[in-house]
Amino acid sequence: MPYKIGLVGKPSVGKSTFFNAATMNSVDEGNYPFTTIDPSVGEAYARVECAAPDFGETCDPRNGFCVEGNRFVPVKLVDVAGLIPGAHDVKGLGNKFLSDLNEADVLIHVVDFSGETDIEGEPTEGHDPREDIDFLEEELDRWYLEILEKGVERFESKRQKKEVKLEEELAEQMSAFRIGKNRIKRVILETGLEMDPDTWDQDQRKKVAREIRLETKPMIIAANKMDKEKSQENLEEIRSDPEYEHLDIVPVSAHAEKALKNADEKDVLDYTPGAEGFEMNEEVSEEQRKALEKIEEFLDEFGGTGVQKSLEKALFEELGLMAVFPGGADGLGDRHGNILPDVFLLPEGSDAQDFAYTIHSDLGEGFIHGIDVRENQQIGSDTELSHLDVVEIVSSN
Ligand SMILES: Nc1nc2c(ncn2[C@@H]2O[C@H](COP(=O)(O)OP(=O)(O)OP(=O)(O)O)[C@@H](O)[C@H]2O)c(=O)[nH]1
Ligand SMILES: [Mg+2]
Repeated sequence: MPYKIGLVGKPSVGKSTFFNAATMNSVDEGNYPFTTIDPSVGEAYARVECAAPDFGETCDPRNGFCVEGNRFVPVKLVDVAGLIPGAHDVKGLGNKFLSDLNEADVLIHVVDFSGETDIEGEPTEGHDPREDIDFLEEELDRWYLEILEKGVERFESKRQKKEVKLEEELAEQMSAFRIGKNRIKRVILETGLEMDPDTWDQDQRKKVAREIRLETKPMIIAANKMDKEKSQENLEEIRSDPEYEHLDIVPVSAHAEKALKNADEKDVLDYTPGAEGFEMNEEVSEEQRKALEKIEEFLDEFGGTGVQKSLEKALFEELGLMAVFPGGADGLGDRHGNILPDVFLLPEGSDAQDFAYTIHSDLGEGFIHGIDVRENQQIGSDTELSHLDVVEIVSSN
């Protein structure tokens, strides 16, 4: 199952524009709220250094693609409806939105940094993006709290009759968040609380809900519309506000990314997603040249459009994934002669056997040993792998 990144935020911040830029889809974009109602899922890519050049080879990707040593690994990107304050209370809409989000392993909160849309996504001026950051986190926390409360109730009613464990009841109630009882127990203990909800006050319950939310839905902020006038000022202000220090904020122009990809498709220029620049191919009109110069300035200032960077920060930093290539010690080709056709994303700290299971459960079950292809060295089931390793799995299956 590929990893899923969810785009969240209030209406009109540019979620669909970001989605289209990253996936080259064409879902509707509009400067009015709720342009998007039903979620779209598309294929975006995480960029990693390809291992093939280290072996003097060129790869043949089965999925994704490779450009000049940059290997683009498919992941899923989900564009959902905008969330507005109180959506949570509107039965149906809020819940639908939240359950669409459930599928996501990590979130990118798209925020309009220009301050030109109000909290409901309507045009305005001078809106403080911090309000948007706060409200979205609060909305998610309320949703988690509601489910936590149900789990606590369930625990309370059961424990009248028999011995039950809090973490087991909560894990059952929170199964949609894909968090097991051990992680729940760890979060509660790390919050400094006892495993007995009777000893928690309301603030502590909120804290538990929040910590479980952070654990199961890690999030970065995409500061979108950075090409607009007021955005820079807002970015500086928020970056220097100690209350927002803990956030990972990536400056983005979804517009710029889309313009570059469109121009690349038409061969007007060569642009590799995530690159800090582009190469012009042909003469363009004066108008186009001006627009491209503006984009170039943006890239120089921010080191790219930020779209690819947001995806990668979400996956590699927030979610803590790494990429590992399956490869043969006697040659990198598969039986059809394709060089390094696959690359898998898996959590940092995964060992050789975890990797085998990621490729196929049969390989995991029949695991005998692995080979670190770069070092040409045999490795055991519990040898931890590193980002960009190339590993052969020897299995009885
Ligand atoms: N200047 C600028 N405008 C942008 C950028 N990204 C999106 N927009 C504009 O912002 C408006 C809203 O974009 P959408 O992508 O439809 O926003 P959304 O978040 O999907 O909105 P809903 O579907 O209503 O929730 C459109 O007019 C876009 O053209 C950007 O990077 N820069
Ligand atoms: Mg939309």
